[in-house]
Order: sequence, then structure tokens, then C-alpha cells
Amino acid sequence: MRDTQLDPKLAQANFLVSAPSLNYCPAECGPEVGFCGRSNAGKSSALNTLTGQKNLARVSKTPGRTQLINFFKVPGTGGFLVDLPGYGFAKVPEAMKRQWQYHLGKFIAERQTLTGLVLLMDVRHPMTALDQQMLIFADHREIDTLLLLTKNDKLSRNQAAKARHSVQKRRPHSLVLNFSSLDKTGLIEASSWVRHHLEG
Ligand SMILES: Nc1nc2c(ncn2[C@@H]2O[C@H](COP(=O)(O)OP(=O)(O)OP(=O)(O)O)[C@@H](O)[C@H]2O)c(=O)[nH]1
Ligand SMILES: [Mg+2]
Repeated sequence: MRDTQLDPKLAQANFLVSAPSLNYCPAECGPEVGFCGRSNAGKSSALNTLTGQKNLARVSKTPGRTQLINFFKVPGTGGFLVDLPGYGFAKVPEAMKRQWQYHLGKFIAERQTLTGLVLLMDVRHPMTALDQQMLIFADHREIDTLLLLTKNDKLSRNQAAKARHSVQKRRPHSLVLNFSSLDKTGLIEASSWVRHHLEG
């Protein structure tokens, strides 16, 4: 069964501010759920799907679009959603790639108010070396992780289930969900995890 039910509080999310690095982030004033993953994995699309807003986070056909740390306030929860820059985009110069990875790593390792990390991975290419690196940062601080296998609509039901089982085996203590911004697979479960972590 496909989910179409929106979380009423996530639906009220609104843009707060963009920051170029950890130093420019807003003061730590409430629980934050970060969205990270490879460039083009579907982070911005997932944020739009979870909030039911077409243009909350920018979606792009050009990978590497989101280069800033974007904060969204979720009224009624005291918490924030954070769209993090994507990593691993081949066409970005090596030095710039390293700089983004550094900022992202620093955010995950040092942001005190980060209560949950959603790692988004294309269901066809999960657990790249950089994905695993982000999980190491999160595990180091015991931050809860939700693994969203995005673009689920691109695989058959059988292939998608296989992909999920294999990721779940490698991450027994994380929630692993098949997710699609196109057909809303996994929306209810993902919303409920995010809501829970926004409430501290
Ligand atoms: N079929 C399908 N396409 C998707 C899905 N989610 C995202 N896409 C497409 O994948 C591309 C990238 O999506 P974005 O949401 O911009 O990805 P991102 O991870 O935010 O990318 P960066 O900001 O560049 O790191 C766009 O063309 C989306 O339309 C999905 O669930 N199904
Ligand atoms: Mg994006």
C-alpha cells in the first residue's frame, strides 16, 4: 500500500536561513534532523515530500545544486530540518569536493543540537564509501540514523526489497526504509521518525 498521509506539523515547515558553513549556522536552539547523502540522491525532493511542499527545498536536475546548509523551522515542535550539501558529485573540482565534505563532517561531528540524521541513498547505489563515512561520524556521537533508500519507484518490488534487506543487514540498529518522492512509498514511517526526533 502506498502512503499519502502528510504529517500536519511537518506540513508547516518554513525556510529559516542558509549557511555556507558550520560557523554561520544559526544558534543551536532546538532539536535538528539533518538530511545528508550523495549529490542527486533525492534529499531536497524528500524534504519537499515530507512537508508536502513543492518548493520548500530546491530540486535540481543538475547534481551539486545544494551547496549551502539550509535550515527549515517546524512550528509546534521546537525543531528544525536541515538540508545538507550533497557529496561525491564527479564534476565538482576535487578541492571544492573536499571542502564540502569537510564542512559536512564538521556539522555532523560538532552540531550539538543534531538529534537525528537521515542518510538518503539511491536504492540502486546504497552505502558508498562517503555514505559509510557519514555513518561513522553519526555513530561516533550516537546520533540516531534513518536510512532512506530513495527512488524506490525505479526498481521492481522484489529488487527494492532485496536492496533494503542487504542494507538492513549492514545496519541492524538503524531504521532502513524504501522511499519514493514520486509515489510516496515510505512517507508515513519516515515522517513519524523525523517528527519523533524533532521533539528531542
Ligand atoms: N524517479 C524518482 N526521481 C527522483 C526521486 N527523488 C528525486 N528524484 C530526482 O532526482 C534528481 C535529484 O533530486 P534532488 O532532490 O534535487 O537531489 P539532492 O539530493 O537534493 O541533490 P543535490 O542538492 O544536488 O545534492 C531530480 O531530478 C529529482 O526529480 C524519486 O523518488 N523518484
Ligand atoms: Mg538538494
